[in-house]
Amino acid sequence: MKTKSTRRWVVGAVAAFAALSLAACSGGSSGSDDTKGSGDSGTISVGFSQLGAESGWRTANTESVKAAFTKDKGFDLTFVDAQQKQENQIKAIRDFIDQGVDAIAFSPVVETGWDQVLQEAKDAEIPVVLVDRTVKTSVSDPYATYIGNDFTKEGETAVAWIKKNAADAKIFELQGTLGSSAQVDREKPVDAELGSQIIGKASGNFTRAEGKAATEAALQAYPDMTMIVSHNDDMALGAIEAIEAAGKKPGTDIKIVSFDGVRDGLQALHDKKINYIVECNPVYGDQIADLVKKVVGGEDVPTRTIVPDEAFDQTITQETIDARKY
Ligand code: GZL
Repeated sequence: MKTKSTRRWVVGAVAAFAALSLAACSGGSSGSDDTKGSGDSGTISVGFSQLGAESGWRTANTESVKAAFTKDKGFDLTFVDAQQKQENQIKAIRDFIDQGVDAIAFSPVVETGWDQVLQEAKDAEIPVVLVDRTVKTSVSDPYATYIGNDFTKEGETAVAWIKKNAADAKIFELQGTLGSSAQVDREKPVDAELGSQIIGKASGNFTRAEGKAATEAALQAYPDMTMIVSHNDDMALGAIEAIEAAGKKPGTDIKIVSFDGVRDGLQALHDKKINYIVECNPVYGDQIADLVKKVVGGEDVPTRTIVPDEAFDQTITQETIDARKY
């Protein structure tokens, strides 16, 4: 099996040969770059499997990725949206392997079920950069590096605010996609610290529509709830619709604590319909691109890069909201 240094040497030799050939042709048409890989131009080909377009957070993350992996920045990006289906992500990753890309990046929709395809990428000697969500796998050294947010810390930040500002809350928990690291890790501190106050849970799959539907059912099942902890702003906005349709005041009759900090969520916070939002900053495409360049170039990279987050309460100003990138 080729070692990584052999692969790089081969790629380098091919690139040199291609450059010499092109120079010899002098003036011939460049043709389409149908070789996927570090071609003579030094372009880095990257396959990116994005898990979906389910939320404002995901849209901002995708925009940040596409703005970072452009041709003039040295990349040949193949970007595939999996519509929140793991099988679509696995197929995309296999296609990237068949293309012979230089690197694969993906945001795993759920934590498990990746062993086989991660092993296939490893066998193909294509480095994987894990983005946003994490995986649980038996594959050794399954990826080159991870970049994303600290979901457990986000959960702890939410718990601290609840303990201080709504210590006797009867909590309904609106969960994100079940089995995703964002749902699992945000939920851990809430269960650990406020478990006795949780009267019910249901998943809204990180989408506004499913968050609304789950809240409509919860309002029937748990009429005494006084708080909703929503794993993202999109579901919280759906919950607001359901609460208002039930003739109650979101932010007052039923307090809402949410995650992400997208503009629509922060606007609802400013309008006193949400009480507290823990940010989960999605804008780090440039950092992902920098990590990919270093990994493909054989440079050392940190095992894990955590994107810093802050939190917002109802003192947020309209100027702050208007000035934000997403
Ligand atoms: C968090 C990200 C989550 C967001 C949701 O990093 O994985 O997925 O909180 C998104 O808005 O759907």
